[in-house]
Amino acid sequence: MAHGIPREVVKIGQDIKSMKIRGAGRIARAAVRALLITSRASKATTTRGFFNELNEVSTFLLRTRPTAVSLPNGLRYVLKRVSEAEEKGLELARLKSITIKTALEFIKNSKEAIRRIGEIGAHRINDGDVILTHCNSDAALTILTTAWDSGKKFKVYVTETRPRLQGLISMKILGKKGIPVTLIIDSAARYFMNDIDKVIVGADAVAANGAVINKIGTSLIALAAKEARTSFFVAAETYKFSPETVIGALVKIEERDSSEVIRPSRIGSLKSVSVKNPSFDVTPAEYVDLIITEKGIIPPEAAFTIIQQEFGPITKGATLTRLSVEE
Ligand code: RI2
Repeated sequence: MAHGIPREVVKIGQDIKSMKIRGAGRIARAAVRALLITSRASKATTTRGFFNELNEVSTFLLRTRPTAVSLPNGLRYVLKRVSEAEEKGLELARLKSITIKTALEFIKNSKEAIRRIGEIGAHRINDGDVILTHCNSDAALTILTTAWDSGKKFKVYVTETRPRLQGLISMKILGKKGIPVTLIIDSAARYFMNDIDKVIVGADAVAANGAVINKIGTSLIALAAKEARTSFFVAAETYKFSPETVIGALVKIEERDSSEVIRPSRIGSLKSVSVKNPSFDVTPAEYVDLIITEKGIIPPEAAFTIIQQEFGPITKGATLTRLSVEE
């Protein structure tokens, strides 16, 4: 273990940071898998030593990407259960196996949640629909592929999603299924909005007030959708809802390197030029018609209820059991 962190876990952290592993759900599953690996590789001989290892790995992972709330929520899912087991006096070997068991449980539940969202969301798609999606969301795309597999016929517009072009991933996934896809540049979203019946996007986080944090550009698309009276749907597993927002915390928006936007050599020695590259933006609840979760469809105003159901009453500190880093 380098600095107490298994090499495989270091690799997971690096891959999340570089976006080799990306998409809020995949990030959460990778982070939880890191806890599983940590437990399997653990050399700790005391409970305290084991929790130190889990905490070190969690701290490391929390520093990779700040916006996808699914990452801390995934870690929290496992750590909460291991902490409860420790409070009951369970011995070290049991704590290690509970870590592995709950990590596998989270990963399984997470995949099942996406499948359910696909089933539930597919009912909202009608034959002949024209749908627009932005970026690349497993949850949003599963709705489309499930609807297609059930025999519905529709068309999809995909925005390319500058600067990292994740829209091309969506284009390929849908295109491979034979779904008619039209690729457009991000700034063409309003130009086509009158032709579109429904926008379906994913989420990196959902706040207690129903605001949706998703890939940069989502809020502009939502604005154009509202103007054109186009429905705006969000597909999000309940572990993307942010308990911290109940007590007023803001979801941190990741600012990525400017070289993703433009090669520094193209700016050269122009001293008055700067580049900003926020990775996400916030779409207020009033622009969102509904959120499709694995527990059912909710209006954005019900986000607080989902958070209470999933995470219990929120008091500062209480949600971060054994999760010492607050970014
Ligand atoms: P799923 C992605 O973020 C996109 O913003 C996408 O809408 C969201 O995560 C949810 O994706 P990034 O990691 O979990 O590409 O639905 O920055 O796959």
